[in-house]
Amino acid sequence: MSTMKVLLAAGAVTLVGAAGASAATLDDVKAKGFVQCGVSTGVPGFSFTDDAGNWQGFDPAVCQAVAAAVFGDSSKVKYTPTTGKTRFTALASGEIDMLARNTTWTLSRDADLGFTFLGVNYYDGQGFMAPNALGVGSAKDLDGASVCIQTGTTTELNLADFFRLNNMSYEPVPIETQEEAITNYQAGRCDVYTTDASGLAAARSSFDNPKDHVILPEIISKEPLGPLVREGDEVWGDVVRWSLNALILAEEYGVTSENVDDMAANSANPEVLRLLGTEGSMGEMLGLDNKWGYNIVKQVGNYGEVFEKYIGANTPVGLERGLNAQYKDGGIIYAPPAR
Ligand SMILES: N[C@@H](CCC(=O)N[C@@H](CS)C(=O)NCC(=O)O)C(=O)O
Repeated sequence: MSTMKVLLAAGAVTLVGAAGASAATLDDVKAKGFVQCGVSTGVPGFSFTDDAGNWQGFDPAVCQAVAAAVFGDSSKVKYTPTTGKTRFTALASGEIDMLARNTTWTLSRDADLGFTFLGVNYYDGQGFMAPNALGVGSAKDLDGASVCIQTGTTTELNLADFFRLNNMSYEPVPIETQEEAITNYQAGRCDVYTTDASGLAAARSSFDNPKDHVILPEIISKEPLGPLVREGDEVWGDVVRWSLNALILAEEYGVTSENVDDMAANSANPEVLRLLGTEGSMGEMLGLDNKWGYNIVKQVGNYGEVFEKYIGANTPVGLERGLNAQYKDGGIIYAPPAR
């Protein structure tokens, strides 16, 4: 490690220690009355502002689930838009309480940057999009291509690995936000755009003529995307982890925003009764009201409802469940039990 890196690392630790107030994030959040949640600056379906200026989408839904769990009110969230580059400083410095923004769980982010990932809300992988007019059928045909690429991402690193592995060269066109990527790509300033395949589908859904663009068949990486918090605050980490798990468990057991009242009163499944707070004290164990799980499902919906509402097959983004189906349906979405 160079002296500079040691100094930077030491600085980061001091920063986290000072701002993180260690094990007190849940208390801080309760005291201020809202969750400060980092999201992306905008990806169709995943993170966007509606006509009233409110943040919505597949990722903000995780923030809303946490607010429903903590306050019984999913609207108690303030949002901080972050880019690939700014997101980790925002979290480490204490500016945000959690990050819910298509962020890949990797070893170095976990161990070196000092964060804790709480699960996966979307299993993804990196792909390439090209205009049909370029006449490219495979990522292996991209030798010499110029590539729009977001800085501070795993995308950047995977791209370098992939081209190196295949003895090909490329010219990076670095950009910071998805919006910039789309503008540059559509203006022909890069031949191809590479990012998480979900991001490609989202970008393409915003084009005037989506069918003029092809997503190439190769998926060159694993990108498990999920929420994260600062390392060292297990109590707060548990709240975010189990809020995500509650969304997933509710779908597994067929509990929806529509039937949750009936399920809470009449379900024959003891796990459903525990999750919804009719029986047991799961909420209390988390430092929350026992109705935490009920409030999540009632106000935000279950995982499948959130998926279909924002990014599913019947939305412009049009994603199939694929790996993100429940394990019982052939996917790998799986939450540990509420017991
Ligand atoms: N999953 C990758 C890439 C995440 C990423 O930055 N994705 C882009 C494209 S989907 C994005 O979120 N853009 C929106 C923005 O920059 O605000 C990572 O964690 O590094």
